Amino acid sequence: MTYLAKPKLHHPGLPVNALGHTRRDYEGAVSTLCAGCGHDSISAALIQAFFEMDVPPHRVAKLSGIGCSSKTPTYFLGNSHGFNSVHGRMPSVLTGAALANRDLIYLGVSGDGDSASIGLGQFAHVLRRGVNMVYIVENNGVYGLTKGQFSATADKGSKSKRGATNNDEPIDLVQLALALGASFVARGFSGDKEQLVPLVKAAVAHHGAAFIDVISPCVAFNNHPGSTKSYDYVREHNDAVNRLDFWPSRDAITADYPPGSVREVELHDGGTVRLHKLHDDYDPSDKVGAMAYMESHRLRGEVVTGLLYVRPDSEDMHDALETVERPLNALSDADLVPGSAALAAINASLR
Ligand SMILES: Cc1ncc(C[n+]2csc(CCOP(=O)(O)OP(=O)(O)O)c2C)c(N)n1
Ligand code: SF4
Ligand SMILES: [Mg+2]
Repeated sequence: MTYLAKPKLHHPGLPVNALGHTRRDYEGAVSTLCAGCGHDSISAALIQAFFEMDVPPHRVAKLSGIGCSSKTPTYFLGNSHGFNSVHGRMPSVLTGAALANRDLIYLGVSGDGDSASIGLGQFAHVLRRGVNMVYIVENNGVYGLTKGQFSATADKGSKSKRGATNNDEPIDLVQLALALGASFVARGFSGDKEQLVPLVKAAVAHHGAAFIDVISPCVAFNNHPGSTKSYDYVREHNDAVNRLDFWPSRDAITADYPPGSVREVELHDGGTVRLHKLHDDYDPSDKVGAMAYMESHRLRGEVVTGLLYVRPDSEDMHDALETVERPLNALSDADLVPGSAALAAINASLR
């Protein structure tokens, strides 16, 4: 319960990262979600990823919409900036914040209802603009917070807890993100932290719009036979195309893998993602191939996970707009009011 304060004390032997922080420094308030909710496992993966990446918590801004998923930023990175916005509107708030201060790591946390229904337009534009962020949808196929209505990502033919059948075609947010121009697209499963943690790290190191769809079962309303977003279904139908390791730029890569089964992708900040190919025919730099692969496996009822697409030379919104390097609040009066000579030069350039 959030009214129960978490004890600040911790075991003196807890491991610390390069900043001298323990994992506990990356936690938040005690979760109020249902025990077993997939969203809590995603929070745990985020805590681990940011701790292991030695990210100073004050350099992170968490933004969310409305839903059980959108409540989760309260439960991790308690020492970071946070903004719980309105339903489906997180992307525009995040875009504004990113424009004002490009020095922070932006983490958008949303749900399938928040992003695929009321917020679908916002989802589309934040990805096509290439906002430098990690956008996570905690995808359970239902509106958990409002008691389990089908969401737009529920598969056609899947059954609700009360036995009703969903007759509508699903929106696959991964396919949509690819079509919209996201330069990093991945899918994870809340029940597979080993896969999710490196996906999060790679997304943080990526320069541009990084999207991760995380299948996250709702134990209260969508974890029964007939659901395609239950723990059992995803475990049985998970088709992982690759496994990855992430090395920050400062670490030398020492591991040795057999050639042919590994592919390295260097990220913007000099970090490296090493992909262990589980399917030899899968190439995460081939966008058209990725789209075809997703669709053919979706039709077979399989849930494709892993790093699905990455464009290492990606640009972001700031590159396109040629915005100033410094955060707006760090600009001086002289920067903001450059004087009449500068104005005359601008006017002359427009004549
Ligand atoms: C403008 C507006 N419309 C409707 C609602 C009611 N509402 C709250 S959360 C929610 C859906 C949340 O679903 P999802 O984003 O999938 O989150 P989950 O709870 O499943 O994690 C809805 C419809 C609202 N809060 N605001
Ligand atoms: S209702 Fe579902 S999504 Fe919400 S906390 Fe409970 S299990 Fe999680
Ligand atoms: Mg949901």
